[in-house]
Amino acid sequence: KVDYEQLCKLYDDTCRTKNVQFSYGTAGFRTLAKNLDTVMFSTGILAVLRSLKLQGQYVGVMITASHNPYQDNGVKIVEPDGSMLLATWEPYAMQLANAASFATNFEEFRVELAKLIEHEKIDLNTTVVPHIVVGRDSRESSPYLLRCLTSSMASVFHAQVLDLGCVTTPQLHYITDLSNRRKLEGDIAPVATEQDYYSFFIGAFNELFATYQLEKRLSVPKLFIDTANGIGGPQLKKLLASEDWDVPAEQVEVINDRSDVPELLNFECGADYVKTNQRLPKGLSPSSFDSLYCSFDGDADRVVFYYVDSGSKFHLLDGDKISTLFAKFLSKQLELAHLEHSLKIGVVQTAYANGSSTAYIKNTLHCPVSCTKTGVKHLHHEAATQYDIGIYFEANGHGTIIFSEKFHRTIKSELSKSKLNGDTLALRTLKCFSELINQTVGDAISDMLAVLATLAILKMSPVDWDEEYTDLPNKLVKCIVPDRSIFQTTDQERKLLNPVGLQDKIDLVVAKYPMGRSFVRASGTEDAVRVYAECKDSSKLGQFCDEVVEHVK
Ligand code: 16G
Repeated sequence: KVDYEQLCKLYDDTCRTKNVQFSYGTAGFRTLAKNLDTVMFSTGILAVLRSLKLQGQYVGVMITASHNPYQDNGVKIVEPDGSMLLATWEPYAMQLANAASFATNFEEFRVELAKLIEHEKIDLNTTVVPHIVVGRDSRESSPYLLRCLTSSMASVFHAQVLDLGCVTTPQLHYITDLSNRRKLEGDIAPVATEQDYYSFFIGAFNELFATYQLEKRLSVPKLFIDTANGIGGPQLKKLLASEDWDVPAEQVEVINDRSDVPELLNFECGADYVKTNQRLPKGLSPSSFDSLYCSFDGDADRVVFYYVDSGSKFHLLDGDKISTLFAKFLSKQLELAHLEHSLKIGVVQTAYANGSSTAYIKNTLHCPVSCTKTGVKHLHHEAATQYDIGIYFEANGHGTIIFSEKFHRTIKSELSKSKLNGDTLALRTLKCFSELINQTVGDAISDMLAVLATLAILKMSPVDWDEEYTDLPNKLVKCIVPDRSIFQTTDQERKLLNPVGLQDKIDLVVAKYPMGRSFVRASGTEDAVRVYAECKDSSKLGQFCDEVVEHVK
């Protein structure tokens, strides 16, 4: 039975931020941490309702603002299978947060809450126990916000709350999914742990090396990992310290790992900084030309790679390069296993994908490519519904691979057949690879391991990887406008519908530049409009981009 008296008390104590409009965007709620108490309170209740709706399955809640500055924070809800909150529940998250924000007293909030409960036909007098998994990144504001989030869960709604402490976002997704799978299998102690995560991914990495009888060394002399001074640092170090991790310690160096100094988070380092500025992060000077570098973002759900050539030129190996590497490797394995006609492999990109990468996938790899709107949920959905091996990456380094049920069934049955009569290398590779990838969400740690294994198996250097195709020169700029909501798009954000006439002007500019492409969209995470431009001639790129920006302003 719900204790509304207690809920009223918690509401009065917690919801201090008032009369602010909140919206649940591509990555949940995200804003200045000091304004998030009310949102945390309502999101905690919503997560419990989601779990009740799903017969008490574990629902995840992550407190993070990813690559945003240290003053920000945010929260997002994760479905029992580790995917993002169901799209039809996003408006509820918003309604409840705004009800808490604009209500003048608890009763007003309670009326809105009751509407939602009734609309979703949730029985609060049930014996079902809601289960919640919570995690947070390393931000200073997170412990307080966690208290706001969880305050009503146990005391009012009798939920069981599993607090993972500081974890990466993908760890939270993975542990939520694994706990539910174990619960479903009737495990009496279903709760998955961080240790499960490390064991699982190291296990798959080691098995892949063993399959090829490769010595457990990276194919590059040294890998530097920039963890953006975020939670990725300590978590990665736990993996590197695991008993089963036996890559020589001198081959891996973790830098920007001061997650204990709040202001350093994402400051001049991390995946977003490196991708946007196309330069080395703070704390790195090129020490050797055959090293490989990579950067995570603040909550380690994105990764980009890079290297510096002998002329000291910086080369970025971004999400497009990662997905093309995986597409090349996995389509070859399908062919070797004679499964290229029964299992469908494809790549999912957004409008930000470099035009050269799209051409390379289509014309060189002969793989299908889809384009979706920005935001992981759109790519994830396409990859999961259209392909048996759906590789999706945003150019910013956020991505993963989804392997279908049919994929798993086919590999299992082919493996049992081939044991008797043939070569199982490609089949075993496909199986191991599907285990090395965190299929719930893009994961910097798991993606990094998959890249390292692929490079080792294909005996490719960073330069070989980069030379598969050459990026078109490109630029992304942020444009502050009075009202970004008027920028409405169509065709997966590649064309503007509004403001009327602006797309025609952009088209005229684009036509002047060989291999030119440009699009404009409102950011989902910042109060700004983004302008992307790419063309053949790097010396004309600045002018091209400026011309589009002039029309947007
Ligand atoms: C969020 C999205 C990311 C997207 C970015 C775009 C998730 C988990 N994250 O960080 O995928 O690339 O927003 O930001 O969906 P923008 O709308 O500000 O350009």
